[in-house]
Amino acid sequence: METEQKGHLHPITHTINEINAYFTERGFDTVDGPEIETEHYNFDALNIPKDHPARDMWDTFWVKPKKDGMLLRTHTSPVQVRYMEKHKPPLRIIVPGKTYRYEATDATHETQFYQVEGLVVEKGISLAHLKGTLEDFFIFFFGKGVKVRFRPSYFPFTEPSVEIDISCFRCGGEKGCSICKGTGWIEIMGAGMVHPKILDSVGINSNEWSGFAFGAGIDRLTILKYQIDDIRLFYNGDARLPIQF
Ligand code: 2U9
Repeated sequence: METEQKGHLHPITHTINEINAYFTERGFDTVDGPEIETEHYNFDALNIPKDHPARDMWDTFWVKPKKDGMLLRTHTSPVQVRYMEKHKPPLRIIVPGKTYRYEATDATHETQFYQVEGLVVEKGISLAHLKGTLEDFFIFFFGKGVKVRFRPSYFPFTEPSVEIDISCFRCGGEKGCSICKGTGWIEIMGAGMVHPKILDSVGINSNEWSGFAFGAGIDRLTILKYQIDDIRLFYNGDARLPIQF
């Protein structure tokens, strides 16, 4: 007689559930929005002007005809813009969801993947609050003793902008191992203070309010946590993946 197989959650779903549980407990709302977006919400409203070289940072799938300016969102950031247009600060939201990039597929890149972005707008909020929030989250997600460091970076929608590394949760950042490629550190996400132009353009006075924002690849978080070696395993429909989780 055939043995009955129980259903299992996909590892990406586990990660989204953990992120939602963590941030919900800390007063964040989980917000969703359209995957087919306008050029306005995906780029212009995020301080990425037409013909600016910064647009090349995101390889875009355009919906035909291109002149209509519809696209598959390249990040979940348009959701935060739409939310700020409708809600007055203070705000705390996280936005997990599907995103799309027109690029070649390999072990670490897919044309469709998942992101989570976070946004906090309050009076007096700073990079120090961002660092504390994320440090605590990484300890929850990867385990005790994880340290966080910031490196200067650039995104059009944040100023200042940072790349965030965590100390390697396997080797402790001491010796270096295959996960941290011998460096002791793992690149984990980007973040920064919301550009004041963006706050002002959705009607939030940037002299009164400030905001921090962060963005991470959910696939990458999941790959690191469970030591999965190819992103394509998430999307090929092979049921031998989820039964392990
Ligand atoms: C608004 C203002 C600011 C979201 C941010 C990043 C930095 C970032 C990448 C991480 C890996 C995307 O999946 S990835 O390639 N994201 O580095 N995202 S700050 O900042 C925002 C979003 C919305 C209104």
